[in-house]
Formats: sequence, C-alpha cells, structure tokens
Amino acid sequence: MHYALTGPGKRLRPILTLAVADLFGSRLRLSRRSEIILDVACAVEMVHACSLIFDDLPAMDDAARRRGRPTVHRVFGEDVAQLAGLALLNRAYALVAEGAQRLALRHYTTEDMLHHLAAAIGTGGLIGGQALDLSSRPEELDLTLLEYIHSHKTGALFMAAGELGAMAADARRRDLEVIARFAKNLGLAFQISDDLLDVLATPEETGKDTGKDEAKVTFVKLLGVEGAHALATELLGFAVESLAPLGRKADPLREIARFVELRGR
Ligand code: GRG
Repeated sequence: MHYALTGPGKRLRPILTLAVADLFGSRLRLSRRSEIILDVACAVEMVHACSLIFDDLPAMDDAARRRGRPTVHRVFGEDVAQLAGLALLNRAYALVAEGAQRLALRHYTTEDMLHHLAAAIGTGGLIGGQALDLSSRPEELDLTLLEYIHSHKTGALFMAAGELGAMAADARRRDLEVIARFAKNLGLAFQISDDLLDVLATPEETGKDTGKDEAKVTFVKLLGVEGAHALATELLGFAVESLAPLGRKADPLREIARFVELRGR
C-alpha cells in the first residue's frame, strides 16, 4: 500500500480536490477543517493508486513499470498487489466517511459524499469504463464509444476529485455543477494527453512503458497526433469556459488545465 501510494506520481487528482476546496473556502487553509479536507484528497489518491495497481496486473495491461519503478505486482507478487489495491480502496471510503462526518456540512450529508465516490468507482465509473475497454473489439470502437470508455475509466475520478473538494468546502449546488463540468472535460483531455504521451514521449519522461497502446484503439489512432491534440485543446477550452461564473478566483483551476495541455509526463 505504501509503495503504491508514495511513488513519484503527479498527484493531480488530489491537487484538484484541494484547489477546488480552497476556491470555496478561502479560510480553510488555517483551520482544522483543512486537515480533514487533506484526508479527503488523500482518499482520492488512494482510489487512483488502487486503479493503477489493478490496471497494471498481468490480467489487464501487464505493465512492468510505473512511476519510474517496477509495478506493484512485480515487486510484491500478484496476490499482495490485489490485496493492497483492495485495502487502499477500503481505506479511501473510510477516510471520506470519517471526513464528511467531522466536517458536519450544511449542504451535504456523509451519504452524499460516499455516494459520489462510489458512483465514480463502480459500474457507472472507473470499473465500468475499464470493463468496456477490456471487452470491446477494435472494429467496434469509434470516437463515441472511445469517449464513453475514457470519460468513465479516467474522467469519472477527475469528476469525483473536483466534486468531493467542492462538497468538503460546502459549496453551493450550482457551484458543484460548475466544478463537475470543468472536471469532466479536464479528465477526458487528460486521457487524450496520456494517449499522446504514449506515442510521443520516452519511458524516462513518463516513468512507464510507452508504446503499450500499439495494439489498442486510442484517440491518437482514430484522430492522428494533430487531431488528438486539437480535441484535447478543445476540451480544455470547454473546461476553462465553464469556470466563467467563478471569476478570477478559479485561476488555480485554469492553471491545472494549462498543466494538462502542456504536460510531458
Ligand atoms: C477498483 C478503483 C478500481 C479500479 C478498477 C483497473 C480499473 C478498474 C480502472 C483503470 C483506471 C485507469 C488506470 C485509467 C487510466 C488513467 C490514467 C491516464 C492514469 C495515469 O494517471 P497519471 O498520469 O499517473 O495521473 P500518476 O502516476 O502521475 O499518478
């Protein structure tokens, strides 16, 4: 669990949670509440770490390297890797439940936050997206199906990361919707940039094997490098546009969108 969670990843999802929470609660930083919100952000990273463990298993991507190091199952064995993933997932739920209870929010219940997390992970989220990815035949994959798969497999956790940050800061429902729109487009753009890095970057730059998608249908396969880049830029444009009601205070989220556009790992 420790190995999976503390490797040199980018921490983009928990950063999104914290940036969103900060946006709706400028006094949070100095208060005890900020520690609880940090726990919620860590829970988001635990779910991500769990998803990477499972994604890398021989039965799925069979990946040897991740974050510049051997994958969890290569170091600890498949049995321990699966248990570590499940334990991280369970710890994440517990942290969100404890956090939500201690925050005692006005607009959201503990069930609201847990439900958002569970929905993002389940058949309508990461797990469903991954299952469809594994079971789709290459000839049936068009842009619509590919977008569906990746907005679930990858996008759903970005959405949950943003939404949990907004909920933890007791943001109004309409602000939660703004964040959900932003994170949905950001998440899909992130996946497209991941596909681009798989063909354009080196393993040293990404910390994982590249060229792994050769046999897969990806955004780059369907649209070419330029087309995929244009789609990512368009989605990031939508993401940034949706922040208009929040004004300048949403600038850190605009910076996150810019990071996704320019990222090299
Ligand atoms: C039970 C949570 C759970 C998941 C099971 C395996 C699976 C279902 C889903 C796979 C989800 C997945 C790994 C999607 C790929 C997302 C992606 C682009 C990961 C790379 O994220 P980065 O670049 O990685 O943020 P770092 O290492 O920086 O954290």
